[in-house]
Amino acid sequence: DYPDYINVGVELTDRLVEKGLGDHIALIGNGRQRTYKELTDWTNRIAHALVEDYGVKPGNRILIRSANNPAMVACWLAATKAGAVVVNTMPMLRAGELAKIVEKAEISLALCDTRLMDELVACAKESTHLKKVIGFDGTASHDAELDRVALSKPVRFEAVKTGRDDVALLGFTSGTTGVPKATMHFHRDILVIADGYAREVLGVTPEDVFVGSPPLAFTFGLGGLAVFPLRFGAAAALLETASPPNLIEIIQKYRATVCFTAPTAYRVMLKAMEEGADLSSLRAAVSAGETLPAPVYEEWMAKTGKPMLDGIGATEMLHIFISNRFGDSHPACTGKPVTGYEARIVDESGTELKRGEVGRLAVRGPTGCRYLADHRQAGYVQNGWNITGDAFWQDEDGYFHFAARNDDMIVSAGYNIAGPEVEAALLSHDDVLECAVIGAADEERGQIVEAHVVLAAGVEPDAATVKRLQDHVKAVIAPYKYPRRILFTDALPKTQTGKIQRFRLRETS
Ligand code: 3SK
Repeated sequence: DYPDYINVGVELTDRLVEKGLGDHIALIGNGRQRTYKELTDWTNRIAHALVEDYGVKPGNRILIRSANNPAMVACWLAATKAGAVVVNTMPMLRAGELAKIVEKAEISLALCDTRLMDELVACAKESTHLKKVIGFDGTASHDAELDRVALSKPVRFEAVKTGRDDVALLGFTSGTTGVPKATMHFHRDILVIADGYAREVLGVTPEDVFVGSPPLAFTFGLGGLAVFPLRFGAAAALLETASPPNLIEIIQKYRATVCFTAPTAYRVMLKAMEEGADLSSLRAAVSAGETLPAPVYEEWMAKTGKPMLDGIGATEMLHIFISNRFGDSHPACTGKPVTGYEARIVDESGTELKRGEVGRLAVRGPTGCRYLADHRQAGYVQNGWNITGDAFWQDEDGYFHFAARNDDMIVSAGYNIAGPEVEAALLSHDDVLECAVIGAADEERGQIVEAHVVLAAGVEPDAATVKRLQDHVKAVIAPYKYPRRILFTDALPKTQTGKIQRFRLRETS
């Protein structure tokens, strides 16, 4: 039960000060540590600036572009206090990708780390919506415009009285087609994921220190690295370099207790442990975003004596809705629904299947899919159930097990990559006549992006062409999406109607 009016920006800052945690460390990063009192004052100052200097009104949508750092969190919370609807975006996105988000969400104002301005300014030049990009600099030099303006503002701010079911956040997901969808989440939803998963599964306390690698722009990261610690007065170390092997150093330096990352990073940590890395401070290792291979789970258990907590979430559902628990966790098993959620396995018509049968995973609960103006809503929510697109089965004891993913989505080292988007990037190069992109199994990254390419006449199928095409993809879309393997072929397998048969490429890869 939540009150009728909640502002999640207040709930994650001022409320902790009221509870006596004002002197407790909230965020570490940008070269310093900030207490809950400092974070509260900081967000209030920025909120004043947004309302008084930039004319932000309740319901306005604001895009934030930054790497994971405290300044990004402060901007998010400040914009939320001002009643805005926030769209957090990944630092790697290029102008073209940002443009799709800006146009879809009709964004007129953006807050951007000054180190990342170029692509957003390029996007603004072409946009009919985006009018103003304000720079902020989390390094506390106060040279950036937003920092300078905010510094002169009072530390008290009367937050907008938002309803619990007012939209607070738009989480973008590219889906399988590469055409981005925006998922709307209420102020209440953001508290629900903390009061459900983080309280029930993780048992977060103010003594916890959170670290991890997922971007805050991905709701997995926003929950795991901002909402969960801040809801319970814990600390989060938000370091831009928080991917392996740096993640290990960060865990050791801050004696981190909770880690959010993907199996690829845990593999690196397991190797580092053999070379003496001390990860004994960790009490919870959360794995999601890609399937956790049983050997990684088992080796972690053997080396730490603690289970790795595998779970499944979705941007549509905001966060994890099925998870293993301490004391009830198993290899090659995703666990049971988080309190408040129900899950079942259904066939194409929505009929529930028997235990042991593989089908579509359907879920319902306190959060759910609400796409912004998107015809795909009717496909995702059917008869009140969210149909996730993942194939699962449920065993006799009620545990859920992963079977397969929606075919066109590639999951590489925790990143969801839409094959068609990579294809479009490759096809924009003159050397490419045709191509098909699939996910190929990879020991290190779970899957890698593999492109099958038919070259234009006269182009040499050599290493220089591979490099040229990879560089091109990195320049057109976020670099993490580039095809790590490119195979040249004379023709792609096709149906009689001319549709590329990607499944045949998957069979042989
Ligand atoms: O795996 C995902 O796609 C996900 C998305 C949002 C929140 C949490 C997770 C694991």
